[in-house]
Amino acid sequence: MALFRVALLAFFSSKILFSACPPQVGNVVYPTTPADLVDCVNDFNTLAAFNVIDLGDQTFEFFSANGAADGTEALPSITNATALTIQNGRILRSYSLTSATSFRLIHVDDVGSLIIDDITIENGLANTGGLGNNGGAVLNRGTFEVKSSTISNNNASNGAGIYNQGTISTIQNSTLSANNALLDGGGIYNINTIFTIQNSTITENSANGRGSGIFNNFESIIGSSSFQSNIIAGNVHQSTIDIYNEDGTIINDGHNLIGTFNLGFIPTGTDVIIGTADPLLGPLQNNGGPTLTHAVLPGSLAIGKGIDAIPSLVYDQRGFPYTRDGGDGVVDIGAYEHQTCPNVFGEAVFDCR
Ligand SMILES: [Ca+2]
Repeated sequence: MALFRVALLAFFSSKILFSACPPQVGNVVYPTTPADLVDCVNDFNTLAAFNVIDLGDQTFEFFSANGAADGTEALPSITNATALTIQNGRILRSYSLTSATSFRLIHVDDVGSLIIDDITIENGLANTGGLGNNGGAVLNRGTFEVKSSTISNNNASNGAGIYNQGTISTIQNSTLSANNALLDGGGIYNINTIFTIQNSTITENSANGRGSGIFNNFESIIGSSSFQSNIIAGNVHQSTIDIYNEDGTIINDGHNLIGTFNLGFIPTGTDVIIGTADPLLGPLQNNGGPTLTHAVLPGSLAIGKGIDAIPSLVYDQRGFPYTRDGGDGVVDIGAYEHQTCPNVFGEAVFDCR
C-alpha cells in the first residue's frame, strides 16, 4: 500500500513537473498534438499562467474524450475564471469514429470563460444521455465568445452546434453550417443569454424539432446588445423554420437575411425575408482565409444589405485581405463579403473571391 502511494505520488508529480504543454511564450502556448492541447487546458485550469492557446493553423483530431462534464468532451472542461482564448486551428472528433465513441469538442464550466478566434470545430457528437445529449460542438455554461470561426457537421439531440445555458457575449463574423439536431436547435439552442450575433451565417443546419437555425427557449434572450447583419436561412427542417422562438425574446436590429420564423422574431424594414427561397450561397468550402465559409453567390439578396457601421469589423470571417465592405463601400449580410476585384494593368491585385 505504501509503495502504491509512492508510485501514485510520483505519477502526479511527474504530471505536474513534466506536462506536455510547451513552455509559454509571453502569455501564449503553442501545443502541437491533441495530448499537448489537453495538457495545456489542464495547466490553464490549474494556474492560468497564460491565457492564449494558439493552435498554429494545425488540425487537432481527437479519437477519445478527455473531459466528462455534462457528458463527454475532447478538451477538459474550461474551469478557470480567467478568459482563455483558443485560436488559429481546427479541433475535430475523428471522422473515423462511429457513434459508439461520442463526445462533444468543448465544454465551458459555469465559472469558465472562453473565446474562440479563427477556429473550426467539427464532427462533435453529443449522445450520452441527459445533458450529454446537448451541445454537439460546444456546451456553454459560463461565458463564451465566437469570432471568425466555423462550427460545422456536429450532431446532438439539442443544440447540435452550440447549446448555451450560460452567457454568450458575441458570435461575430462566424459560420454555423450543417449541424444536425435530432430535436431542437440545429445551429444554436439558447436557454439563457446571447448578447450579440453579428455578421454571421447560419445555414444548412437541420432540426427534426424546432428551430433548424436557432431555437430560443422560454424566457431566454438573444440580441440584448445586437442582432444584425446575419444570414439565417437555408436551414433544413420538416417545416423549414430557421428561427424558432419559444416565449423568449429576440431583439432584432435589422439588416438580417432571414428564411422562415415564428412569431417571436419581428422583422424590421431593413431585414430581407426570403421564406423558403434559396439564399444563393456557395457550399461550405475554402474561399481563402483559415476557415471554411459560404460565399454569397451573384444575385444573392445578402449583397450590399448589411449594416455599414460596425467599426470593429475591418475584415470578413476570412480576415486580411478580405475587407468588410469588399471595396464597394457597402457591407454584405453574413460572415462572407463579396470582394470587388481591383485591377492594375488588367491583373487582379489579390485573390478577390
Ligand atoms: Ca461589399
